[in-house]
Amino acid sequence: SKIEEAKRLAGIKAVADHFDPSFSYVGIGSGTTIIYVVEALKDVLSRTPSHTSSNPTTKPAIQFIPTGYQSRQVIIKAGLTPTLFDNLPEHAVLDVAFDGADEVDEDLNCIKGGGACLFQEKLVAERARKFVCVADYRKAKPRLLTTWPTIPIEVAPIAARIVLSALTALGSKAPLIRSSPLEKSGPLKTDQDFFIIDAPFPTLLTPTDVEAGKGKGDGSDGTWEVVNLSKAIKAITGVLEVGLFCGHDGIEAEQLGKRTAKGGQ
Ligand code: DER
Repeated sequence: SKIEEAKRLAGIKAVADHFDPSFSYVGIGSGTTIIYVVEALKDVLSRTPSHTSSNPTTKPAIQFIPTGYQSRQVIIKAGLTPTLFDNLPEHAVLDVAFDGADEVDEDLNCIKGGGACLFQEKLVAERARKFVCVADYRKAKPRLLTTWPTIPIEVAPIAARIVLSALTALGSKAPLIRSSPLEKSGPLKTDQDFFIIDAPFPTLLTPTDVEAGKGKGDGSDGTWEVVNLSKAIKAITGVLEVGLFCGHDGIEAEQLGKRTAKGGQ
């Protein structure tokens, strides 16, 4: 289909532009687009002299860091070596982390968590020199929450109800605990055995919007700027992680030469 072809082309371009066979550690995200990224990685590696006794000069095999059980299965299925995040050497930094997104704005802030893997995805993204978001044309919007309706938030089950109230107080109309996609009723559980709350908010403002006086962006007038809302939600006790990936997370982003510096400066 047109969408699958777009995902495949995005995966090929992301790998062509941001992967090098000399890398040691590569983060692998979750979802369906990442499958095309791994296929492209396999293709590049198949054309690279492998590390063999007869060719000792090449480096040991690259270690791929998954962002959850699905991501780990994708790595294993591709015949690559998965290394769990907590098995990484203490000061190891990933050369690159590839992942998908549910929506991406012009500053490359992302809504993530459609696949309920946002906590490990952010853990891995922040430990990489560069986070490469691989997303087809459907995901690119001028502002977050243009089409994707909610912000996924990972919460401790015991605190879920109090987090729902806190999100309502921040202006979310009807935040909901995500139910399991399986036949069984009851809430979905993440790889951390936590719940996901999907919280709707009005379309988020960009820093440019705030400067242009389109809203304060701090919730006081019902409008939120991306970084402010991300911090406000993260501050709620019981929240493990928020599905908003912004420059302030130390995730450096670049788009066709336009860079969003670390720390969102
Ligand atoms: O959950 C996530 O953040 C994933 O990256 C996911 O939403 C992207 O999914 P897709 O590649 O299947 O659209």
